[in-house]
Amino acid sequence: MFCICTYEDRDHVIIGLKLMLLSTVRYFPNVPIYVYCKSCEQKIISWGARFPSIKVVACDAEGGGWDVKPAVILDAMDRGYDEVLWLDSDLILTRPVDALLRGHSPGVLVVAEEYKYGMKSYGYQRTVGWRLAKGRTFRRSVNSCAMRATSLHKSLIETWKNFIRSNEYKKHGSNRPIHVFTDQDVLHALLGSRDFAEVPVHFLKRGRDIAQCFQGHGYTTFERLRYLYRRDLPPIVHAQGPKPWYSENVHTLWSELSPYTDLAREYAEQLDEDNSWMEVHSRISRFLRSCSSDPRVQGIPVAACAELGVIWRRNLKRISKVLRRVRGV
Ligand SMILES: [Mn+2]
Repeated sequence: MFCICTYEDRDHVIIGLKLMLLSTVRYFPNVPIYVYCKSCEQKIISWGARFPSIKVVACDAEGGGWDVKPAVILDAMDRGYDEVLWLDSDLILTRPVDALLRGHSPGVLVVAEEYKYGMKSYGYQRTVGWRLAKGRTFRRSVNSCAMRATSLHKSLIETWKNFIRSNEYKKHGSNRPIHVFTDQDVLHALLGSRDFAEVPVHFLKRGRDIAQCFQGHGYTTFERLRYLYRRDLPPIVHAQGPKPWYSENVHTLWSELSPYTDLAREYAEQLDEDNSWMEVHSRISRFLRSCSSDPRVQGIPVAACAELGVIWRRNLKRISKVLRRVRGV
């Protein structure tokens, strides 16, 4: 038996949750979707009543935010589902993803690849941080925004939950080391350990399977161009990090030109929310949108500038050293 699950406890992300649900109902019409909520249940119950496959569950798991992910997946499994698809509340599906996410043998854990400028793989650093025996390293780091797990992964997910509830995870404040940075770094640590090194992992490839739209630079210029031969956006589009509808981001170039915002416009009528964040105000955005109907192409200049900005900031020290040498200072 197969189900989809998600979790939300932030009122200001309900817009994203609704968008995720609308696209998921569209491409998984007969699959039960469990929406675990803390404090925002009523809003989803009244809005979601029109979709019989949406089941709202008051979540009593310890903690909140992304830390409840393993507990929610286990709860779904306890309901009798031996295959569970976790989707973050800030994703939009652009077409059926059944084969992409479920077309693997039951032993395979499917996760996404982190965006290019996000956390690196760092070899065994996360695994060693937890004092676990080394098993394997990955070339990319785990992003748990979309995950397919089966009952064969139960012990992995139990361990993941216990680690997140441990003092080692909780004791760190805002300045968090990499092995406890977020839930997905804990999962990465476990998958790299000897105990779970045998679990086959399939990564959803960024740019091809998932567009990690982290501000302007997450969905990179190269990813946009490399898969341009494909007719459309990747099947999963993720508003990773700061959301385009947050007041500080509304009507910025990256928010107006984000493929996520472009997809959201299609569902605007069904959201029962203030949709003014989707409007295009800036002249540059209007011009770029008039150049191409493809959101991947429209955003290329913004992605290229944002990436240069990130690279510049990261290499500022090195660059200023070289410049000083060139100037003979
Ligand atoms: Mn997310």
